[in-house]
Amino acid sequence: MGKEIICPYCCKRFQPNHVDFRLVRLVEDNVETEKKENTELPGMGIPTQGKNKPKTKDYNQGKEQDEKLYRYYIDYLNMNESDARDEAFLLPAITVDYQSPELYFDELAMAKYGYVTEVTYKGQKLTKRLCPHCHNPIIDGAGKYDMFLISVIGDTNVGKTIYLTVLQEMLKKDMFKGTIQFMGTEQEKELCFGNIDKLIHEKKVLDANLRQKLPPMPFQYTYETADSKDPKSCIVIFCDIAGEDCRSADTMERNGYHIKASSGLLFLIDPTRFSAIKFNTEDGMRIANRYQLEVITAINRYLIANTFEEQTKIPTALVITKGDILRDLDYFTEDSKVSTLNIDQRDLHPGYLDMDEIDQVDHTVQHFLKEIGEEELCNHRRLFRTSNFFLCSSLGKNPSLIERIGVDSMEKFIGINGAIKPYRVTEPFYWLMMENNIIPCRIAHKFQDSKGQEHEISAFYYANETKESLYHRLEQQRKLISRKNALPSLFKRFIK
Ligand SMILES: Nc1nc2c(ncn2[C@@H]2O[C@H](COP(=O)(O)OP(=O)(O)OP(=O)(O)O)[C@@H](O)[C@H]2O)c(=O)[nH]1
Ligand SMILES: [Mg+2]
Ligand SMILES: [Zn+2]
Repeated sequence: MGKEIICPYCCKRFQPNHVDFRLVRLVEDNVETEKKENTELPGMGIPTQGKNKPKTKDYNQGKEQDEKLYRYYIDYLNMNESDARDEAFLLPAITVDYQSPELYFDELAMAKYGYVTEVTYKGQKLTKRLCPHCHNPIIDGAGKYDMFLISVIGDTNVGKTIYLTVLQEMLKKDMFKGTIQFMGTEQEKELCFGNIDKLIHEKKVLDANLRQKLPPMPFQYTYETADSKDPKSCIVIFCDIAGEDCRSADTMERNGYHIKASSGLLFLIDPTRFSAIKFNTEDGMRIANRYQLEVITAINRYLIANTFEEQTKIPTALVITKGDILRDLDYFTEDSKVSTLNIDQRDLHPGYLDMDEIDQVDHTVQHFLKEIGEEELCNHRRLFRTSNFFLCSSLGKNPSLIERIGVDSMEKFIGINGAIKPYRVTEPFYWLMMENNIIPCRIAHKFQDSKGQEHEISAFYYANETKESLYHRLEQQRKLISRKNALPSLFKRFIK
């Protein structure tokens, strides 16, 4: 059956049989549209600014103002009314009534999958599915694959945009044999990949005010897990937010509307704000740690407002960023007090999430926070029902001023000297995937049979499996091995 869809534009959730469709030509007189541009489907998340389009109803072409799209442009993209009206001037969208005698669709597909991706309405074949809330187009594969929205949040300058940029690159070369494919429009792709190119290839760390605000970024993530040979796919929508928008419920409502629809939160924390960390920032100014703590409480208040809940239900990874600075200051090194974690170890999760490793990171980070007098941060964890501490470095080293010979002059910029060496960037993401039943964990037990011989039993499991069911599976394995071993060796090969 079809999977719930999340719209990457307005971030609302709906079932795949509740979509609208955009007409391809006028219905009233069934006139074929003359120009191709009339049949095009604009209304993507970031529209082209078509200044010269008419604004009133156009009876020849059948276009009219799409109210839902118009509201999306005003409310979500903060467009002015005139531009919004221009952009929302399109052929109408229809809400599908599957009982209507004027509608034809593949009934077998409907019975099998619970939704269809095209319909024939009054002689027109409609293939452009629209979000029923904002009338933006639905991305390919929506309804077919599980969809997840992951929001990165945290105060200004904690490393959110850089983290997301590096994460997208890292998922391509991970232990889950991942590939990721951008699913947004060409225009959105340029925006998103512009950031990746600057950082990964040119090694330039863009100043916050030079970066463009990124819309939600949908990717198809195809991966393999250790419990199966077949590749699996899901659609992950990554959402970035400017740190200052996280500080109040008001700005969060306007610019962080995706947070409530999230399947997981990556809450990033900058350790250079801790008073015990003696680190000289570029301009010598320290942003108060108090703000990071306030952002946590603001997010929690925003998420539980108008509910009966006391805690945020969305799984939240609490991620300490810029781990390279901590390592350079001798935390997490062999001689330090907090040395139980090898922070730049790689390939720790071979096709499944190693929960021992995750627990160790959690304990080590908590221990570190207590050691340096930041217990308050640990206490804030109570605001989340499911959370885990993590530690990572997106860059692996601190950016510095770089001078390079440019085309016709010396180029100076803040950037990375040599290769970017990220570590533990994918770990919080995998944990969120595990919490959403996308990747498995593994459990292993040793036991002795009646002859005193030691055996190992193991099983992969997903977060939504009950403990009883998992133990039942393990017990079955144990019984089988015990029974097999109790038999004379002649019979063993008949038992699988
Ligand atoms: N040493 C070190 N510095 C980092 C790392 N990641 C980010 N930074 C620094 O932190 C600064 C801010 O990073 P951004 O990703 O832009 O921060 P942000 O949270 O998106 O900031 P806003 O969008 O303003 O809220 C960068 O300019 C880098 O100097 C890291 O892994 N190591
Ligand atoms: Mg940012
Ligand atoms: Zn929508």
